[in-house]
Amino acid sequence: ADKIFLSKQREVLKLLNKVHEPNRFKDQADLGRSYDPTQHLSKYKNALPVKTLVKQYTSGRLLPRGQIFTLFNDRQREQMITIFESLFYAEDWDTFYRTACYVRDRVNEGQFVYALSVAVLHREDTRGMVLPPAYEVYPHLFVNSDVIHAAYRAKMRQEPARVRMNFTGTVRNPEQRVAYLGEDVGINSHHSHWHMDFPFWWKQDEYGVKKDRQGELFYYMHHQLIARLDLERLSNDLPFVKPLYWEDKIEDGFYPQTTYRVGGEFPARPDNFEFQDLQDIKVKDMVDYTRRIREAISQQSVITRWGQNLPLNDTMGINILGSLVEPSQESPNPQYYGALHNYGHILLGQITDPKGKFDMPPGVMEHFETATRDPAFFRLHKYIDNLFKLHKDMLPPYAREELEFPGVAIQDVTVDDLVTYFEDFDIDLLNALDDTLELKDVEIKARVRRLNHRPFTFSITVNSNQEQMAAVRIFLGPKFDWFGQEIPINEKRLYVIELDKFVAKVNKGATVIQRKSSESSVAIPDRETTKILVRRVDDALQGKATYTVNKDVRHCGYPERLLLPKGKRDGMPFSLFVILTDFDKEKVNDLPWDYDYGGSISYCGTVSGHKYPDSKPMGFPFDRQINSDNFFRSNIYQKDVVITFKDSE
Ligand code: CUO
Repeated sequence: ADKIFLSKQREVLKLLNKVHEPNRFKDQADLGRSYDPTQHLSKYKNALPVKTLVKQYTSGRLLPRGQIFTLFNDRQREQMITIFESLFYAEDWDTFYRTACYVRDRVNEGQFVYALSVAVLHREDTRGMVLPPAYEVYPHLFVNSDVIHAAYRAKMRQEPARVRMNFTGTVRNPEQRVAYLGEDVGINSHHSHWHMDFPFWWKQDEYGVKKDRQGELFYYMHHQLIARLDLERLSNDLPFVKPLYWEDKIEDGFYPQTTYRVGGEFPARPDNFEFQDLQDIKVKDMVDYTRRIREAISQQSVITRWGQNLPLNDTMGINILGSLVEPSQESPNPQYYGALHNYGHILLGQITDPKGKFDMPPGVMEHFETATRDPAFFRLHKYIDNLFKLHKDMLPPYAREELEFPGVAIQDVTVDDLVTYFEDFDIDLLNALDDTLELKDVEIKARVRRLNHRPFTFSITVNSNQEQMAAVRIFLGPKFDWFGQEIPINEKRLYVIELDKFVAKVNKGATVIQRKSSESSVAIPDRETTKILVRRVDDALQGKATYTVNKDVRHCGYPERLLLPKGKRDGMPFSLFVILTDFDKEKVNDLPWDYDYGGSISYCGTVSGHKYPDSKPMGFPFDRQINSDNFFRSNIYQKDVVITFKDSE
C-alpha cells in the first residue's frame, strides 16, 4: 500500500517540477492532452467547477500562463478556486491525477501550484503527502534579484555556483537590522503555508472540511509573528513595532530588491508615503470599517448581515472577530465590516501605482510568500492586533478558578544555556531557471544567513497531590524595554512568545518533566529539499531503501531554529513563564494529544477537519489583562533566563 502511495507522491512532485515549463514529463503531458473532463463528469462529487473550468479555458478567459497570480485579485482568485474545486471534488485518485495533468499545462502556473497544493493538503487520498518547500517551487519569491541574475549567468556559463544572498537595505536603514527575520525563507514559508491551511476563501460547508477556530488562529498566529519580531527588534536595540494608520504617513519605505520570473521587479515604496485610493478600495472605506469594528468591540456585539446581534462577550468572541477582520468566509457581515485586513494588504501592495498608470506588478504585500519582507507588514498586523487587544481588554481578567491548578506546584524550572547564532543555508535554485535554452541543469544555489539556536531542554520539577494529566505552556517575554526599564507584567504579556505547549503526566509526589526544544509543538524542522525527497522516494519505489509514510505529517509550523529571539552578545535577560493547568478540564476531543498527531498544534491547529484539542483561549493566560497580585500562584512559574548571541557556532 505504501508503494502505491509513494508512486502518487512521485507524480505530485513531478507535477510541481518546473511548473513554468509545459511538457515537462511526457507521460503527464500526454495524459493531460488526451483527457477531457467533460467526458467524466460523473467522476466529480460536484461537476460544476470542472465544467466551468473547461468553458473558461476554451473561451480563453483564464489568466494566461506566464502572468503574475495574486490571491488578492478577486478574478484571479475565483479562477484559482475553480481549479482547486475541480481537483478537490475529483472522486478518486485517478480522476484527480488526470485533472491535475490536464490543468498543469493549460492554466496559469501560479494558480496551478496554489490550487494543487491546497487540494493535496485537503484530500483524504493525499493525506501525508510531502510537498516540496515553497522556496524551491518558487525561488523568485524568496531570494533577491541579484541572486537570480547571478544564477542565470552561472547557467549560461554552465558552471555550478553558490550565490551569496544579502539582506536588503543598508546600515543607514535601522529597520535593516531585523531584515534577517522578515526575509527569512523559513518565516515566509511558514506564513504562506499557514494561509494554505487556513485559506480566507475556504467554504467550510461546501467542502465539508471544517476549520476549527480559524478566526482565532488568524489572530493568534499573526499575534505571535509580531511578538516574535518585537523580541527580535529588542535584541537589536530597536523599539517595538508601531501600528500604522490609514490616514497617517508610512514613515519607512521599502525597496524589496526582488524580481518576478516574468513581469519585472517588485515595486518599491519610498519613505513617508501615504495610503492612496485605488479604483475600488478607498482609504475612507477603511476608516469606516475600522469605526464599525471598534463600535462592535466596545458594544461587545456584532451585527450580522440579517441584522441580528452576535455577542462578543465570551471566550469565542475572538473567533468571530478574527473572521470578520481578515475576513474569511465565516465573516458575519462582510458588507458592513468590509475586508479590513485583506484590503490593507492590497492598499500597501499597490501604493506606488494606485491608478495602474504604470502597470506595475503586485507588491510584496500581495503574496503571502513575500509579505513579511516589508516592515509595513508588521505595522499593518500590529494595527489589526490592537483591535483584537481592545476586544480582549473588554473581557474580565481570568478568575482564580481559571488560573489555578489545585494540588499542583512547580518547584523549579531549569534550562540549558540559551545560545543563538547565524549559520549558512543553501537554497536550491534549479526551479528558478528556464530550460528552454538548450542548456543542461548545473547545480546553482543561493547561500543565505539565517538564525539558529543550540538545542536546549527544559526540566520542570512538579509536585502534585495526585497522579493526573497537566497541560504545560511555556512562554518567553521581554524583561526590559527599549529604554532599559523593567516591563510590568500587564504590558509584558503583549510581547510573550509561545515556546511550547504539551501534555505531561504528573505523578503523586515529585515529577521532573523533560522537554526538548526539538519537540516544541509550535515549530517544525527544516523541510526536506526536493532533490533528496525525490531520491528517497525513487529508492523506495525501486526497493533500494525504506520510506515510512507519515499520514500525519504537517507542513505548518514556525521554523524550529527560530524558536528563540537572537538576544545579545553579552547576554540578554528575558522572562520565562511555565504554566501548568488541569488538562482533563480543557481537553476537547479524544484525539491522542501527543504531538505526533498532526504536529505543530499551537499556531496551526490539528490536521484539517479535526478540532483544536484544548478549549483554553489561544495565548492563555496572557491574552487577558493581568492583575499581578492575583496572577502568580503555585502552578504559574516565572524566572529570568539569558539568551546569548554568538556570531557563529
Ligand atoms: Cu498573514 Cu496578513 O494575514 O498576512
